[in-house]
Amino acid sequence: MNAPTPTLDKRPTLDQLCINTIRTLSIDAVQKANSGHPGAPMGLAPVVFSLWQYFLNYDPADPHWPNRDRFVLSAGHASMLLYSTLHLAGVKAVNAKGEVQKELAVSLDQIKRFRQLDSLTPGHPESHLTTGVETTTGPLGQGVANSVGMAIAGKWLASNFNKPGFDLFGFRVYAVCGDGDMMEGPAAEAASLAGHLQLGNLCWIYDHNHVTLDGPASWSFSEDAMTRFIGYGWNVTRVADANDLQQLSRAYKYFQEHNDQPTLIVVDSHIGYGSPHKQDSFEAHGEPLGEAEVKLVKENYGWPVDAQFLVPDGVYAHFQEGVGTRGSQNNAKWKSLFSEYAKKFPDLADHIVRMQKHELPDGWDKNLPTFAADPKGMATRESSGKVLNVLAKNIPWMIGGSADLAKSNKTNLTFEGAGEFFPEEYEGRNIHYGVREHGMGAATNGITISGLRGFAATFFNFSDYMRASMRLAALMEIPVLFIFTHDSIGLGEDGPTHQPIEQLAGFRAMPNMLVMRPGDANEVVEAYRAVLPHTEGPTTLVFSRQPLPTLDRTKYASAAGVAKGAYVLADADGGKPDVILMATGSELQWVVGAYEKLKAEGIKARVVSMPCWQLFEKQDAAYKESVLPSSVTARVSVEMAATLGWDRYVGPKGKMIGMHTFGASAPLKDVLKKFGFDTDTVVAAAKQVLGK
Ligand SMILES: Cc1ncc(C[n+]2csc(CCOP(=O)(O)OP(=O)(O)O)c2C)c(N)n1
Ligand SMILES: [Mg+2]
Repeated sequence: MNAPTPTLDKRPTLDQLCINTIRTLSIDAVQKANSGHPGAPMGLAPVVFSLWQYFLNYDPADPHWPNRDRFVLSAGHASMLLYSTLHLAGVKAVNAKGEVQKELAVSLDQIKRFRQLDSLTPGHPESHLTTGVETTTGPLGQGVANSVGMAIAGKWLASNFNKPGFDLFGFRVYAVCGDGDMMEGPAAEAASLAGHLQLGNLCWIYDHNHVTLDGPASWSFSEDAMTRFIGYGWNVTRVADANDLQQLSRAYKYFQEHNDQPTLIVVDSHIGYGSPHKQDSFEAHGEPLGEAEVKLVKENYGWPVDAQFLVPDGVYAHFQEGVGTRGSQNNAKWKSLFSEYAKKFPDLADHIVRMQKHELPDGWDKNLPTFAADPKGMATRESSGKVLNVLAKNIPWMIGGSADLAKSNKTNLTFEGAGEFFPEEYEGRNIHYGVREHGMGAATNGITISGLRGFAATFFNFSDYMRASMRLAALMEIPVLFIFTHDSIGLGEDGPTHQPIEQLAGFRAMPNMLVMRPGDANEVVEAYRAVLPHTEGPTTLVFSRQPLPTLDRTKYASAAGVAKGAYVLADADGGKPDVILMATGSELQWVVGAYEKLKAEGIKARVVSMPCWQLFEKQDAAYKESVLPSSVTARVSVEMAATLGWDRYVGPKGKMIGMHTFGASAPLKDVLKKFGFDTDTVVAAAKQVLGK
């Protein structure tokens, strides 16, 4: 598929020199790595250059400036486009403490180590590794959906912190996306939400290049995206030539002047621009151009054909005069405004500082309830709702919502002043995501990346719909709270379409994801208390629809043990059990019941409540041995879910009571009977493993 040799504008303007430097650094890095996508950076270099150089409000010397414009490369496969830009713009590295370093975020050496082990330039941009990468992208559709969350955060911050004479927040959010993003579901959900919320601070730049990985986009994609976005309530404009800097400027100005709605800029571009044999072809995608073609391309750009990783004189300085100077001036103005603000509104200023570091306010866990023993008890979704409301009141920047199930998830924030987040009323704390789980997950990541404590809720079974975003939250090491109710077959009548089976095992297998399934109201309190200070990753909180007894903590151990992930709730006299009974969530009541029955029969049992395996695994060997002594091999686990994983605690001589099929639609008591979940089943299993 040979495209005609393109004729390029070889005028050696500084702009053109910068653009071609982005292109050639990207080409050389992909060629050296012998892996990656050169075509998109070649096509998009002028689009990204003109945005950064002439519009982006960003200080390369202070990449965490709270009011910086956000730039998201949703087309993560074009990662070299971002790395080249971060390098040339002189973006500085920021360390884990938030301190700006002397070193660049992306040095030329790192560009030469593109896609190599332990480099800061991995195949797709990873925000926890590389300063300047605002969010981790690669799974298409996620970045743009994150950008909606960032725009929500921007609106919320402006509404809550700006005061007359103090326009502290007003940042804009830009996301570059491709045909792939446009096709993905989460992007559609997020775009619909952004249009509804009238997020005028949001701009998506659609790289309309007619090519995807498999071939021409026309093989799979023929919708009229512009009309679709007009239908969503976006402003839509078009740039007919990605190389026309004037047209690009007009489009960015158009966005900046239209604050009533989000803006989509459709840019007609050429993948592999400048490549005699690969321009406009999917061959410019997913593999290096090849040495011979690289030379032809460089010749076409008016570049020294044998030079590699060349940054011509004047390029760094030009970036510095553009984005560098503008950013540093605006940041300096902001800093002096902020110091005045801090004098007038010290508490609010303190909040802003803490949010940047994901720190909690003083007294964040004050007034948390204690629940009295109660055999009838309450659903853990109920106690969760009560705890969440106390926490959100204590943590003014905790915001979130549910995918149309807030009443079922009990996630409505109802305290005075909590408020709603509605179009043009952006100060509230309750976000109404509608029935858009995936968009919600990705937006909540964007909200949390922006410093807020975001939460998102739905039925546990529908976690499947946002699992991809949850996985990215874990990879990005950001503290999102994913709140799920209707946690098992215990939800009853809604039946197997709504009854999760394998989700617990799935999230337990996910690196850096805490999974918390507390067993009564007081464990719910302790679960939240344990995970809120955990800012290095997300948590999946799993709650019941049905009521659970509130255990008598004067008789059984304190729920504070939840902080260690697993703890001895009830023990044999003398602490020497013959059998260990383990459970989480609603099943805890049956192992406690079995313990009492066995005790009455003179059988020495121990109950271990295990709400969070990951926290338990973090304890030292002595603690783990004290909870699960290796000498006791008669063990029973009970969980109304797939048993996968329990074998590690139950061991070869134990027994796992769990689910091996999908559930059933029936009243709770009939479902439990059908699948054999009650105290007597646990008693029988205990006797079986004891050989009695
Ligand atoms: C969710 C997801 N599915 C598939 C891929 C693999 N993938 C990477 S790039 C790409 C093609 C995307 O086409 P487009 O967005 O038009 O990018 P272009 O080829 O124009 O750079 C695909 C399918 C991915 N990264 N994420
Ligand atoms: Mg494309």
